[in-house]
Amino acid sequence: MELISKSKEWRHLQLHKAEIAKLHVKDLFAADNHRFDKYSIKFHDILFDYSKNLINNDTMPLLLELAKSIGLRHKIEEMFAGEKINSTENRAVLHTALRNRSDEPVYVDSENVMPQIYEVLDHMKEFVESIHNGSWLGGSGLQITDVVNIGIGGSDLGPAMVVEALSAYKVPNLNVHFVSNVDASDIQSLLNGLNPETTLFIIASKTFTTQETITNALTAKNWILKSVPKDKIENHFVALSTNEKACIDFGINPKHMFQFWDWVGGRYSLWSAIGLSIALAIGFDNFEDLLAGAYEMDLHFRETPFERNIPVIMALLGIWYANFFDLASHAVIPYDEYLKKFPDFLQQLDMESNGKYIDKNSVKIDYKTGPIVWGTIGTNSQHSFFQLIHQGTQVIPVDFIACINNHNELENHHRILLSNFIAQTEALMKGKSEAEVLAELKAQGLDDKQIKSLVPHKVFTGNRPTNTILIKKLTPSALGKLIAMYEHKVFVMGCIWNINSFDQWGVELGKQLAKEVLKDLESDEKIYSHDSSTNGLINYIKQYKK
Ligand code: G6Q
Repeated sequence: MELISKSKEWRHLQLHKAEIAKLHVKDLFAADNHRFDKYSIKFHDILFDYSKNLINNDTMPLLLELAKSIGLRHKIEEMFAGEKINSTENRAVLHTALRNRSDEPVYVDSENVMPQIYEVLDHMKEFVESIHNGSWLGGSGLQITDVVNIGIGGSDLGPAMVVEALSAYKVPNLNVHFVSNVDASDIQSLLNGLNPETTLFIIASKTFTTQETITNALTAKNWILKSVPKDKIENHFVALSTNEKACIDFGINPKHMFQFWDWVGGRYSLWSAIGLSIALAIGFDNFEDLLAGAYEMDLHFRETPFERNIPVIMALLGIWYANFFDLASHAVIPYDEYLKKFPDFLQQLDMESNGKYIDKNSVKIDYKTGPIVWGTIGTNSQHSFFQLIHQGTQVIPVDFIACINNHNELENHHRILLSNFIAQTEALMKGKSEAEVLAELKAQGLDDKQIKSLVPHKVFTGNRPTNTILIKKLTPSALGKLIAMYEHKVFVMGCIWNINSFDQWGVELGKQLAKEVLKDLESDEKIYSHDSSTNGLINYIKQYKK
């Protein structure tokens, strides 16, 4: 099969890019009063404004032709229908079934998976209630006050992000913590402040073999054993996994195990049992609202024509910049303290899904895939890396995200936050002309020589693309929509690039490599079996390790 980069649709976009490169978005705004209406989409409590992108009347139709040329509609249906689109692992991809709120069955290998999903949800609900109402007690008869989710990657980033994002919905008298790193400082500093008799650990691991998670879980078990009799420690551990045997071998009571399935990818798993820490932190009803919000976005994605389909438009703009402007990165800046972890979550979602150079036909591709996704909250980022976004030699498309209503309204804080949010997107689009800078410097009374040397530094070219995502309020439902929106964006980009967005061989490699080095670090012998750098580093560590 021909690479997408050889298609006529791709060629048309290359030619069109040459035309667009001659334009400035501020002129397009000046020429069209309806640009905002034309290039923004309202969906329930979310507004997606993409009018400040480097696009004119011809751009979206050409991008949509590209989407149609790969049979995108059919590919979307394949995912929702449980086809094994994760080809290298021969698995279906059904995070959408986890949040399916309809009566529609979803089949994997001719089996409707919805009853199993509901069974686990019921189990989660019952468990969450027993912790909240105090009927679940620790081994010494005390109520649970702290829950620690031990997991890494997909078994950590999603739930940790959601728990923080929904801080306003936190239930009283229960603290939820996350430990992921195998660095002892992570778990040790947390355990120092906890009481083993009132702490419950959630061991979250799809495979239940991940070195970091199992190491932390064993440390937690030893810590509990110091204060709780051995026959009572099962009250302090539950597991979220697809691997029942490994959970039992660890000492988890199978009744305290919450199952999920191989068709749930790690980075798409917060909707599954992996979301147990979320349900504990915000209550089961709010967890269900999160699922319901994501389901609404699923319906939008599945049913809306591509011209008005937010994830499709986001993805096509991503393709436009990555493949036709050759831009390597994409920043995400939430102007919301509670969304602090959202860029980290997206980094995994996007880069682990689409950071690939072999296509679904096992052929090496000749075009760029997954951009480098990065970012942090505004306004803090304005005082650090925004300089480069405004005046650096690389153009970086940015998603700006903010909520119209804040959970913490304190005097004029929120208005100041939002004014910065809006002003940045305007400045990145418009820039600042030489004439404006001249007038400003003259008004300050500078002489001609000073003005001449300063002007080039103070001119901003503008024409820097941004999307603006406005959320009415950061509710569980709105957050569900936001996450699902990005999940589908990533999926569409993977479809266009013809890569498998659902495997992660790069992650698996890391899991294998460290095991070999660990053996070498543990041995008393000097190591010669690697290259000279690797041998040198291992031997140097052994020499100085006390
Ligand atoms: C996610 C990845 C990866 C995974 C972790 C943890 O899509 O596969 O981040 O989630 O490596 O794996 P376990 O859940 O199996 O411990």
